[in-house]
Amino acid sequence: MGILDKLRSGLAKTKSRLAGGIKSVLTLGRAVDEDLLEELEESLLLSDVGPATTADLLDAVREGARKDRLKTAEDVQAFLQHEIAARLAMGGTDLAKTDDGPTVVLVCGVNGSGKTTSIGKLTSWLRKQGHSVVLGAADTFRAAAVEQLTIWSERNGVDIVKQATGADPAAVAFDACQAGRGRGADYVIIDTAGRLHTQENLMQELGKIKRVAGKAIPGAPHEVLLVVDSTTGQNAVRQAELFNEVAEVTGLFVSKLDGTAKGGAVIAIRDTVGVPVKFVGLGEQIDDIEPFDAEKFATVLFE
Ligand SMILES: Nc1nc2c(ncn2[C@@H]2O[C@H](COP(=O)(O)OP(=O)(O)O)[C@@H](O)[C@H]2O)c(=O)[nH]1
Ligand SMILES: [Mg+2]
Repeated sequence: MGILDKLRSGLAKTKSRLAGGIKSVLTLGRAVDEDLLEELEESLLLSDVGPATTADLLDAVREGARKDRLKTAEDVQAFLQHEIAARLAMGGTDLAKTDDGPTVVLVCGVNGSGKTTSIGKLTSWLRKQGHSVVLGAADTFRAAAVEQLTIWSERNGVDIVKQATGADPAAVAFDACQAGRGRGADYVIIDTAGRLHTQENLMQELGKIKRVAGKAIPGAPHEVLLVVDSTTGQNAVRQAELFNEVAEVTGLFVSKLDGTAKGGAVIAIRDTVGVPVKFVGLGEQIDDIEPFDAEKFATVLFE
């Protein structure tokens, strides 16, 4: 299956909701008037594009219509596609890569968002790009979490650094960074626990992991990747805001885009949190990952 095909099938439900809704509003030759704008607003909101982004997009369409740049429904559709692609591309969507020494990627997110699975897929993707990877099992909260990451390390044939359940996550992160440097790895990816008891706990734990990683390798972590579950729609937006406050997120991994009609949330998350989407997850298998391409995403959404 080609890359475009996988995204296309992964986005099938979102496409039918978002593009289907928009297309039924933007029928061929229809004039751009208040009725059209109202229907457009409704269909964007229904697709989880979010209130702020929807309002923004509508303002831009209104402005275009006032200046006679957008005259027909076709103009509006082309404009929206272009506008959404531009917003999603802001900030750059490439994963960080240092010139020397391992690039440290700290992965965070709430329980069940798909962190460990996404790490497994990201590792496979990096291996295919010719990079070596060391994994750090800093989700020491449950034994099962370490086992799960171990299975992914075996599938990918990469080293994993782990300690006993209940060990200090920051100590594991430190060891993983040192092991990565000692073995000349290109990437060290650190899994973390997804507890979200209180914001303060989370901040302390993630903060400590970050500091300790920086002691092992100057400048680390080079990427703080937040995994958000796209099926939770606007909740994912709220989560992303919260994590960004405490962990200075540098990139988003949007998981579970397959099987959701709420893929429009990708636009809302990027827009509201101001952090670029870097990868999307399109299933539970090792290859169900794509580096995020804003242009392609917008094209597939509207085709
Ligand atoms: N359909 C689908 N399921 C996913 C995807 N990513 C993760 N999952 C599933 O989501 C569940 C939770 O994933 P896990 O990696 O354990 O989440 P964690 O608690 O954040 O580490 C598992 O059943 C995964 O197989 C995805 O992109 N698509
Ligand atoms: Mg996990």
